[in-house]
Amino acid sequence: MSSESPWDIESAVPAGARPRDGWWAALAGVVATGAGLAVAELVAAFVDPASSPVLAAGGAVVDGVPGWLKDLAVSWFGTADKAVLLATMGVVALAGAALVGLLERRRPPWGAVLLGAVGAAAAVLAARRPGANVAWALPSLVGVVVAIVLLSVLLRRVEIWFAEDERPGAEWRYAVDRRRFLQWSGLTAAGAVVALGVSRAVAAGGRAVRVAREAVRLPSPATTAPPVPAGADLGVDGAAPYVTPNPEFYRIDTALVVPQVDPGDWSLTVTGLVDEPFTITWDDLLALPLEEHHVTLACVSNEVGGDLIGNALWLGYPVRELLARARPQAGADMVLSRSTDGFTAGTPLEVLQEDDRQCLLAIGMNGEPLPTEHGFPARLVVPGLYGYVSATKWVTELKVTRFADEQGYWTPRGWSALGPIKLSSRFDVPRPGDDLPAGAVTLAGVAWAQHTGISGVEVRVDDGEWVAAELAETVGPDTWRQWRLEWDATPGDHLVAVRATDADGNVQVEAQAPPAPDGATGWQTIELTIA
Ligand SMILES: Nc1nc2c(c(=O)[nH]1)N[C@H]1C(S)=C(S)[C@@H](COP(=O)(O)O)O[C@H]1N2
Ligand SMILES: [Mo]
Repeated sequence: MSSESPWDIESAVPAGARPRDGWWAALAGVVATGAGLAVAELVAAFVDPASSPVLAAGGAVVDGVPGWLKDLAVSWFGTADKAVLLATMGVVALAGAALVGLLERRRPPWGAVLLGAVGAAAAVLAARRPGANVAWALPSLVGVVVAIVLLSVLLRRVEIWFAEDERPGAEWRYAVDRRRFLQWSGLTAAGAVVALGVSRAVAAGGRAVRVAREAVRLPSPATTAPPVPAGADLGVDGAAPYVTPNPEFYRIDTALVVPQVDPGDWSLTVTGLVDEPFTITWDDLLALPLEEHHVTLACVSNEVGGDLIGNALWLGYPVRELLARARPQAGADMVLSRSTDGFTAGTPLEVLQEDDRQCLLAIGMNGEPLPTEHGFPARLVVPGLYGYVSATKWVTELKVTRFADEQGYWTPRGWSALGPIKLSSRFDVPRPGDDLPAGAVTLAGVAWAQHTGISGVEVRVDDGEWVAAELAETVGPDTWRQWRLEWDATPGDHLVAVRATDADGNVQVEAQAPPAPDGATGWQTIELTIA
């Protein structure tokens, strides 16, 4: 084979009326890329329909094109602009896939490298879509790996097919190898069609639950929450609002794909060490007198100063009442709540039974049905306990049991069986490392001691005295409280610390502890450079 130009391998192929291998390499690129995209769609159906590389890339184009081009597209194509966009993307993808195949045949590994780069870019785009999380990168990544593997398999068939062979019987081998290549390509294409079909079916299931969620009309509460006082929000720019909007609420769970639970199929069973086990349906639950409470949820994995915490208005039915109806037996001390996806949390029975603690089987969050990723149709909310021992989402069972007999999901994995939330406070503004001009600087943030309440927040600059911050109003002890302090900043580098005091007079612990096994401690200290 002459090595003058890698672009004309076929000049080395023995004479005869043979098709040029470049076309077949291009076809291999198209089939492999198409199959990779189909697999990506399948993964996306489980993660989130919007995480598909096609939609992510399309969305990024829509968000990214300059306004004049968007206007031009709309004026040219009207409401067909999206169809035109998708068609354009299809043509570009087809040409790109063919190029990938040709490139990989002529100059390996550059075809695979190009494919990998495009896949990685799609993964980044998907993970940066509004409302996305890192899992949204998964469809693109899985898809591109599958595409690269298939590309190498198919091109291997092309290579064998077009290998130089002068021995007797070469023509016959040639026909066999061609058939092999076509069989592999056909099989791959068929697999892609199956993957696409399954992804459509799965996505339809998710859509059904989305439609069911949109159809839910939350009953008005029998007991409404006290109104949020105007002074609960100090209105400092960049500080967390008193009530966290649902799209900004932190999300923590072990679910790789968000469980899709149709309220029509949902029920909750109270069982275990009880005299009267029972099951309620969604309609039963909606007919009960519901209550509203503001409660600040927090994750045990939150580092000092971290943002795995949020405050919402929850609508639900008191767990206390459900337990009273089931009548727990003597000796029981824990309720193991279980989710459809197998997650469990172990909560002290007596916490759930306390008269003045509003533990809810919640169905509403800030005035709307629970978002699916926050547990639709129902979850637990327990003031004062970290989420991993209390806040089971997609909950379908409450089993009354004993700590001696059973454990929640995280306990055998090294986290404490009991998880009361620790008194803590944090800075929201300024951000650590901010460069600021000398003079009046606003320091602000939140402090929390759920179910006990916050009575004070203090700030210390360098080795100075602790200075009391202004405290915002709150609806009660179960939520966080904003704080603010005006500081007359002097030039230089400063270390600024914050600490809170709870309503029982306990001061936030100074000693630093990591989140495991039962929650982080320490004072958040930020470094600021004042010019
Ligand atoms: N089904 C289920 N529920 C769960 C979890 C989980 O992994 N699975 N994680 C818990 C943890 S650790 C926390 S901190 C809270 C977080 O609730 P959020 O995602 O609504 O903020 O949910 C809790 N409920
Ligand atoms: Mo958590």
